[in-house]
Amino acid sequence: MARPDNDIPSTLAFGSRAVHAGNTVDKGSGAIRTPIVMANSYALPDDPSNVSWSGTDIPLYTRNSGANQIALQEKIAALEEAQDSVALASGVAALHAVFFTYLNTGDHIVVADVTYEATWRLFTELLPQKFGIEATFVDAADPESVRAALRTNTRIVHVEAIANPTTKVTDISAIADIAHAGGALLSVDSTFTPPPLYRPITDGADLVIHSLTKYYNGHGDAMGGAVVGSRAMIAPIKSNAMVDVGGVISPFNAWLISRGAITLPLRLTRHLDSAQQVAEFLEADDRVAYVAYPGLPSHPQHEVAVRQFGGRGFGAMMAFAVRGDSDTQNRFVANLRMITSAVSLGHDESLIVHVGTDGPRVVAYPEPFRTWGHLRFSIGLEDPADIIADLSAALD
Ligand code: PYR
Repeated sequence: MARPDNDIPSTLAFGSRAVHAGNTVDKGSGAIRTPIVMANSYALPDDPSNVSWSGTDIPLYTRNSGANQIALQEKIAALEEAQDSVALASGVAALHAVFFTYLNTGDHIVVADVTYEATWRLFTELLPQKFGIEATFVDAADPESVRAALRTNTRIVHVEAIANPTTKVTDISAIADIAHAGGALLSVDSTFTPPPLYRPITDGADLVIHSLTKYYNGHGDAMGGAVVGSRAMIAPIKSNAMVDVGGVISPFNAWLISRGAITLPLRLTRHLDSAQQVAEFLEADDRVAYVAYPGLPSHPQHEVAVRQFGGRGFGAMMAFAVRGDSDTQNRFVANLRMITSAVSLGHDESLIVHVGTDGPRVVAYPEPFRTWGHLRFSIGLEDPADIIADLSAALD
C-alpha cells in the first residue's frame, strides 16, 4: 500500500501540504481519507500498565485525543510551519487555553488595545476579577509603548496580527524582540491572517492562536480553535485544556475543519483579491466616509503590512462607514440584498456587522481607530462584481 502512514515529505509546497498533511489511509477499511471516528474510547493495549491516562498523543479517550483531532493538529502544524498544534472547541477555548496554562495569579500581561471582543472581556473581567491577573492595554502598533508597559512580572504580550474589528496591524517581529528582551512570551491571534498569508511563528511568536471557525474551516458550519507552537510549548496546553479542562473539539468538527483546510490556499487567493477590489471601490466612492483596509496606502500601518505579509495580500477584513449617523449605517445594512448581516468571518459568504462606535471597548481605542469600525466587513467568495454591485445599490 502506498503511503500507508502520514509520511508526506516536509518539502512539499503549501498547497500540497494542505491536501495531504494529517490525512492517512485507514488501515481497517483501506479508505484513502481519514474517516470520521465518532467514538469516545479507543481499545487499550493488552498490557495497559504503561498507558498514561493524561497522555494526549495516542488515541485513548476523546478528551485526551482521537483520530480526527490528531489528523487536524498535524495538518495545522504543517501549514503553520510549527512543530505542534492543539485543536480545541472554539477560538475562545484556544485563547483561554493559552492564558490559563501560562499565567498565574499575580502575573501581568500586556495586551493590544484593539482585540477580539472576547479577548477584551477576558482581560477586563474574568482574569483580573477571578484570578488576580492584571492587564495593561497598549497601542501595539507602536512597539515602544509595548516596551514601556513591560514589568518584571509580565509573562505574556498578546496581540493580533490584524486586529478585530478595526484592522490595526501589529509588527510581529518588532514586538517579538521586545517581548523576549523583557522575558515575556509573545502570543499572536492570527485569525484574520491564516497561512499562507502569514505564519507568525516565523516572525518570532511563541504561541499562535486561530479561530478555526473562520478561514481554516471556511464554510461557516463548524467551530474550532487551535494553538500553534513548539512541542514543548503545546504539550502543557494539551494536558491542561483538553485532559484537565475538557475543552476538546468534537471529532465531526475536527473532520469538517480538516476538509475545509484542504482548500484554504485556493479560497484565500479569492478572498484576498476580492477584498482589495472592494476596498478600492469603497474608498473611491463619495458616499463612504472612510475605509480601513491594510491593503490601501491610506491605512496607517500599510507599510508594516506590505513588509510583514510579503506582498501576498492584506487579509479579507475591512472596517468602513457610510457618510451619516448610526441609523444611516443600519439602513445601509438593511438595504443589502446578497451580503448577510451576521457575526463571524472568513466564511464562504460575505458577512457584515454594524459594531457601532460607542461602548466601553470602542471608547478605549486610540484615534483613529475609535471612529473606525462602524461596519466590519468579511469579504466572501462571491463574485467580486456582485459584492460591489450589492454595496453600491445599498449606498443609493
Ligand atoms: C467575530 O465575529 O469576530 C467572531 O469571532 C464571532
